Amino acid sequence: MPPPIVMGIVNVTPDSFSDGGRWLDPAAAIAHGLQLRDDGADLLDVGGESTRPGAAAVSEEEERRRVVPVVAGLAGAGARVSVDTMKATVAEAALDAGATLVNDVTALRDPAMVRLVADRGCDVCLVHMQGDPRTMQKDPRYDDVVADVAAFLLERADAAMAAGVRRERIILDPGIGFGKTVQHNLELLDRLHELVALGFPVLVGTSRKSFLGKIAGRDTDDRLPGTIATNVLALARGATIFRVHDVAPVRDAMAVAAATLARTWTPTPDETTTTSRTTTSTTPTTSSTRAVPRPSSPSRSPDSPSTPTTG
Ligand code: HH2
Repeated sequence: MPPPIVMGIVNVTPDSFSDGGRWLDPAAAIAHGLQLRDDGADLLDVGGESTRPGAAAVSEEEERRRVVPVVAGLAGAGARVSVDTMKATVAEAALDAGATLVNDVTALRDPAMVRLVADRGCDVCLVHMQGDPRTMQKDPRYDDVVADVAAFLLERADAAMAAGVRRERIILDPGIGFGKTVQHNLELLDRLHELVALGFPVLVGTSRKSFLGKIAGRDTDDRLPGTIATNVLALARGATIFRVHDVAPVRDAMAVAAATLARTWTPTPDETTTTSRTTTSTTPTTSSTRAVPRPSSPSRSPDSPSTPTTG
């Protein structure tokens, strides 16, 4: 099992469903991203347009204006950065600014986006979404949600590869909450191994999402336990990348879950004595004390997908 990769969310938006408006200022967004890195994020996902149901559309210019300085600031500080966008022009500007992964919730349906990803040779996350963000939660229906999502993702991966995207650059994501009922989300999470069996690394994004609130009866700010539960279960079913707002607690949960699933834990030399860390520490966590390894080798066999390369 590849080591879990924690992707920290940096939303540079006024209207994201859980943290809209908190990081709209570029300096605040960069500081937040660096804090998430210090908390143990292997990768930072910078987005300038909310995809919550009913969110207002953002112009290309405005989205670029939000995203590019933050990507440049984080990449310039040595962080691995992905850009969460549906727009090829925004993705291009973000790649120019140092991002190495395009996280596209429309799964490269825009031909300009496929060409860009193929030309740049960057990593790409293909996300399943039924409909579009404005309409997706209006009565979503599937024959078999897992089979339908798998077929869609495989079709998009094939289209990407036909356009020149290398197989080892592709990550798949079932798109939890993107045109799905609570039942659909639960089915996808419980049968995630069926998507893992497609042979690509799988990313899951459950963080603070509304289905967790519906099940536990919690508001957005109180959904961390549900976030952890779903990410641990996704890890057990073979997911590799975990997109979350609350990096420090999820990172710890994933470290313990991964060690348990592997039934082993190898302490680094400085971990042979007692170590402890507070989740609010502002002290950078060095690689020697990290229990969740960073993505390892940038090269891997097409037949044995493991850790996506992001830098
Ligand atoms: N979820 C959101 C946004 N981007 N990308 C991937 N790959 N997978 C996801 O599940 C996913 C995503 C929605 O979460 P958030 O960014 O917190 O909210 P908003 O879209 O309102 O900014």
